[in-house]
Amino acid sequence: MKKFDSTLYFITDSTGLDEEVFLQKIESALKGGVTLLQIREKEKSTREYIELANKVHNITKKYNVPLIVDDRLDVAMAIDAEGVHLGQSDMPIKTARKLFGEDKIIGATTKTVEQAKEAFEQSADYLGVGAIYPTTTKVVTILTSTETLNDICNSVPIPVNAIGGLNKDNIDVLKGIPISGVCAVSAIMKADCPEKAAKELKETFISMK
Ligand code: TZP
Ligand code: MG
Repeated sequence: MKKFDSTLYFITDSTGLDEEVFLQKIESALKGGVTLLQIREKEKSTREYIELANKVHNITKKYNVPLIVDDRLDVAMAIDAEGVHLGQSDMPIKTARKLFGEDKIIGATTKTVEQAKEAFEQSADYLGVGAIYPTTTKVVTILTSTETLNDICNSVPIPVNAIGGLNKDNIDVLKGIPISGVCAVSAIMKADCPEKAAKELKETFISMK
């Protein structure tokens, strides 16, 4: 399975949440129209990551939404996820492609046109670019200007998603930039009703495009 839609790319964060609540939030977000979902865990052991990813996968499958595993190709392969997302210090994309296969989705974090071109040449299927705004999510990142985001979009023929501090009230800054979608953690994860938050973010993005 390779076809995917990155319009509303929800990235999960289980920090501080009871597992049941975490999984309920994910299902709620999927009901709200999430089109691509990434499980992102930084503190879990390999075994814990696999166990949780399996549970998340059982939910995403019900909604026909591809599951992308952050950072870890081994975890992605262990649960037969649809994809993996690799940062600049993770496994090289061309190595991951050899191990994971042609039909799987491989995404990459890029912050410059040079990194974007390299990721595309190494067979990345989509790019995540940011942080557009400062973020409250635990991440080592720097801000990326909307100008660089636009340049990256124009330098590669694959979908590019914006990420970082994005919510329905501030994505207008992306208007006119040929991104394929938006990525969000907090805007959905921290919402009382992830379904409503996802729906509103998606509708705002689509109507702005
Ligand atoms: N990479 C750049 S910003 C970010 C990542 C993983 C976190 C985005 O989280 P939020 O809560 O949507 O700002
Ligand atoms: Mg990473």
